[in-house]
Amino acid sequence: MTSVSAANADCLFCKIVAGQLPADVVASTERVVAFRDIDPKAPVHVLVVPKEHHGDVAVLAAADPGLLAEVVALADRVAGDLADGQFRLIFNSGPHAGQSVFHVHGHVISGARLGWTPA
Ligand code: D5M
Repeated sequence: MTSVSAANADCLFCKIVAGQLPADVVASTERVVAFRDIDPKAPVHVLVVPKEHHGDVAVLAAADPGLLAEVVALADRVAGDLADGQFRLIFNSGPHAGQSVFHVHGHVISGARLGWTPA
């Protein structure tokens, strides 16, 4: 697990949440925002991000399980709005798992019949 803080001045996704960097926002709630991934791996590839900074999904689950549930609910809504409602939700956790932005985000992958080749 990585660290927790309310906001992180060096965090790319905190800057998107604050409106300091542009993003293609597709949905939002009071505490969660969803925007298209800049390097999509599927017809629908959206990142669902709590506005509060938490380093990874385990940190978020420990700190605020209700907020994690809100992330999952917005992922479901995005998949229903942009595709057929079926989706894969991926949380890369740690560099060896492919995490490159250390502000928790769920990858909503949808819009196609998906293969299964995670490694
Ligand atoms: O996922 C981090 C993801 O964030 C990766 O798929 C690219 C995406 N990304 C990086 N910068 C941006 C901006 N500016 N907008 C939208 N998407 C972005 P990880 O699981 O940490 O590797």
